[in-house]
Amino acid sequence: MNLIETLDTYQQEALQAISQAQDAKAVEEVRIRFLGKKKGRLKEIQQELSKASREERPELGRRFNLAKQTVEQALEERKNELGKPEKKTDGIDVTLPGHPFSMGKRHPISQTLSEFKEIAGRLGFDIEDGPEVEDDYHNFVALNIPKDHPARDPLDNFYLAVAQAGHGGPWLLRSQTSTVQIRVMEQTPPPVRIISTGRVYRPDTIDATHSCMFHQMEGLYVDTDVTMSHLKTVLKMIATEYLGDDVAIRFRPSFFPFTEPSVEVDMQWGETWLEVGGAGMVDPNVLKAVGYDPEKVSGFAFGLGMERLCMKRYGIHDIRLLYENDVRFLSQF
Ligand code: FA5
Repeated sequence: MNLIETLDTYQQEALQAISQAQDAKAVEEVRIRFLGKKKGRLKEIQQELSKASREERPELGRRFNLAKQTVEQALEERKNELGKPEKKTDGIDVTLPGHPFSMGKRHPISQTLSEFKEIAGRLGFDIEDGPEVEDDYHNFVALNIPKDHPARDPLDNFYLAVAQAGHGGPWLLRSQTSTVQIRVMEQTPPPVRIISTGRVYRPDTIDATHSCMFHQMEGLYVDTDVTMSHLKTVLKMIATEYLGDDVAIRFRPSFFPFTEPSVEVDMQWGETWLEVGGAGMVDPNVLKAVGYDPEKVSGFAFGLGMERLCMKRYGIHDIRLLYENDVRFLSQF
């Protein structure tokens, strides 16, 4: 093998070894093997070169330098390549499409409350709010529910184990929105025409139509000469607006301490009748408790169960579905 062939072989082998080196240490070993000043392969070739004839020397020298530079450059490039920090992707392929975000929706009960407020607003009712934690006075006394009345039974109410309320008696989670009637009339002289929607709490046995937290819409209209026929007309209009023209209203005689006479309100929609609330003419004792004169003003009040109406409209067969927070169910509304 002449020297030119030896240089070619040297270069080929060096470049191959460089490309196979996997870390800085391996690159250094290749450098020593091929370019090392004492025992490197190039040193051996250099010694051979000195034996060449004068005529051969310039060309051999040029080829020698070229091979040396090529190997040095390849070493440098490999060293830089291996020295670069690895791309940090934490195993995530950033080119893959991301997870789509699904659009949130309002809960069907929130939608129902908004719709009822809107309907009542169009009928001229103002919207009021009341506290969910109530005192004995607003939940019972002012609503004509005396001390020994069974409606106060601890088994039927969520009493709170905290200090006595302002009017005396314990605090509790309100069991009905009728408390707002009292709070509004205490603050406002007649006439009043309000509705109030919100949560109420009862330790009822949970089943397909009962929950221990549910929503009611309270309505109150006090003015001169308000009658039961106003009540029925307003309820019929509200029902028609929410459920459509195919709805009828039925009153069944009932009893509430704060209304006289009192009725249960049923709505017929399609084939079946559904009990949706209670209503009646505001009892004179309630009007007196808030400082109104029952000789001068009269009024009606109603309390509708929002869940039952929402279920009726959407064909929901079990109230528990509304509070399981299953998005597959909730996203249908
Ligand atoms: C009342 O709560 C009275 N405050 C209504 C009222 C207001 C009468 C103003 C007179 C004047 P009642 O307990 O019947 O009444 O409840 C009214 C409606 O709430 C029921 O018709 C029903 O639709 C709903 N409801 C009652 N209990 C539950 C429950 N555990 N889960 C879901 N809805 C319920």
